[in-house]
Amino acid sequence: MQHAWEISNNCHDPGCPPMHGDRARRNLKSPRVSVVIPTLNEARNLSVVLPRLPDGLFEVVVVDGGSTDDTVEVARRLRPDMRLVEQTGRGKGNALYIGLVAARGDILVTLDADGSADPAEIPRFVAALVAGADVAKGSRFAQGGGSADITRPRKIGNRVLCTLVNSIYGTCYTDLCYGYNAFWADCLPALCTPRPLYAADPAAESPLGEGFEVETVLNVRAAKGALRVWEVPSYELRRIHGQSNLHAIRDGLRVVRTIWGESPVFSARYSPEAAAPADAVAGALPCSPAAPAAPSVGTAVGTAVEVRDEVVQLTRAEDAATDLGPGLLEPGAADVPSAVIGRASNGHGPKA
Ligand SMILES: Nc1nc2c(ncn2[C@@H]2O[C@H](COP(=O)(O)OP(=O)(O)O)[C@@H](O)[C@H]2O)c(=O)[nH]1
Ligand SMILES: [Mg+2]
Repeated sequence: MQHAWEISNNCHDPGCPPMHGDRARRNLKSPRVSVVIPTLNEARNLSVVLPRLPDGLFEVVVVDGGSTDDTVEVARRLRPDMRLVEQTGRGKGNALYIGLVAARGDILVTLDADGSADPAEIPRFVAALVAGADVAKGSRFAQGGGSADITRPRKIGNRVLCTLVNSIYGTCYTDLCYGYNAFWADCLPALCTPRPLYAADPAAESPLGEGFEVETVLNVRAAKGALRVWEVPSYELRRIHGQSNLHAIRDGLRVVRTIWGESPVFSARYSPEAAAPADAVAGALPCSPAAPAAPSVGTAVGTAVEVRDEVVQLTRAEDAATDLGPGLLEPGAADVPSAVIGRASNGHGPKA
């Protein structure tokens, strides 16, 4: 069987642009993997999820949204080494943004805390990134993926919205609103550009949005930034305890608004200057327009966020250079049939 990291980049399209990040500077041999977990009242689920995390992770960043149950205590008990970050705004989008910026690894993985994302799949994502992807995007609908959690209306909505994104941005995604994704940290600036849609009050918004449109923002930005996106088939398990915080209509509309707000048509209508006053954004958001397009790993992202236990200076520097321990990229740990890791985005920008 071919290992995922043995799959060469098989993009034969002459128009395919070069990698976004400086691949030569990426830590391909022993990437430090940060797992970012947003939590909102997930104590009972965390007690299942955290023990299932694979060995060899560089760090686990838990971003809590003000849980009123024992989420924080459970996380502390099961993962004394985790970094607890308190989100500054509302919603999953804000939580992920805060967590991703706080993470210090070479590779950042987003993982839901409700038990639906199987931590055992993390090596697959890492393998795809090491093999050549900038972004390893989980897909429940790629060959080899699946879901025991998604409802029929959500599945239909996801498909419609995914088709819309594909037609606007020239991608060939099979899944749009899925929370299990990973990317090289050097792609963060391309993914966290200010949101033109919410320019009226940019300081109030995280660049990834507030709610469940966050995955759409990431996927659309990856296409706009000409990042190399590969889909990794993923099986979504059933949420173990509790109920989803997502509301199909409300959050579906937010996704539609995001697709429109990020589109070239919208950008053409509202100039970037009008849409995102640079000075209003620069102080609040580390991924300001002034940020370099593709800083390499080791470049300071340059801000500090409130962490419950400490204030962390956010750098992706060579600090605490802990190698990825054994397990994550051990031969066989991430076997993925070659047919099921595919290139989701041809790396081209938007069509129009
Ligand atoms: N920190 C934080 N996490 C959130 C928030 N909303 C949802 N989450 C987390 O995001 C993940 C996905 O949320 P979930 O309700 O399962 O949505 P679904 O998977 O789309 O049905 C879970 O780990 C939630 O605990 C929030 O406002 N803040
Ligand atoms: Mg869920």
